[in-house]
Amino acid sequence: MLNLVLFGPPGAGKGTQSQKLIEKYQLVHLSTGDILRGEIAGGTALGLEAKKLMDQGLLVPDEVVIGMISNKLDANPAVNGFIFDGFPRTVAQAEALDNLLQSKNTAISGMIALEVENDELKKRLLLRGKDSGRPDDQNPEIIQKRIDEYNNKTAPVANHYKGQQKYQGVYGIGAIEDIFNNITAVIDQY
Ligand code: B4P
Repeated sequence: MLNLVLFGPPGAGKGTQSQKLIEKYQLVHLSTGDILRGEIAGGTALGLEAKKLMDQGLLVPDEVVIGMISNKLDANPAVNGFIFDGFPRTVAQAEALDNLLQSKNTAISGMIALEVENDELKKRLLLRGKDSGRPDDQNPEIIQKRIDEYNNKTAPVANHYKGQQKYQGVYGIGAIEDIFNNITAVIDQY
């Protein structure tokens, strides 16, 4: 199985590159952001709670997202592997993911971290906010809050995978196709 963590700050290109990677490697795409937005669209109790936090640029509690990922893993037993997009976003989520995969006799193959400077992130997210309808993409202060959450809570997740020799950085500015080729060059060495 090929199990990838696609990592990086908000707007780094995780969702964009995931779409291309699932096609090439026939993987199941698990995006906690997409799953949460699905809960919001469905008007579920979980979605209502998540929306309050997401609209402020804050992370949703660990137990909520870990539970969602656990359900999705159970629902997709026999596949080539998974792309985890936007998960894990805290060290507690990373530890939970290791345990969930171990219970299924598998593990993370590698983490690919997209490296993009703050100014570019803000530019991309505000541009997407013009037509995405995502409330968290429309306000520069909320975008800054998401970057702060990333720096405080998510960036340390990289060390978790560095400690397992599973971390690889890829520069995330440039043509989408060029970045994709650099990512696949890493994956093809696994
Ligand atoms: P996500 O949905 O994961 O949002 P994101 O990080 O902003 O998206 P992504 O990084 O995938 O965007 P992409 O680069 O593809 O999370 C949203 C919120 O959900 C979080 O703030 C949090 O509240 C909550 N949440 C989600 N997961 C959670 C978890 N595990 N724990 C707790 N809370 C959680 O796209 C950005 C833009 O850049 C696009 O418009 C794209 O077209 C553009 N772009 C991409 N590549 C480009 C390139 N090379 N050049 C130019 N533009 C590019």
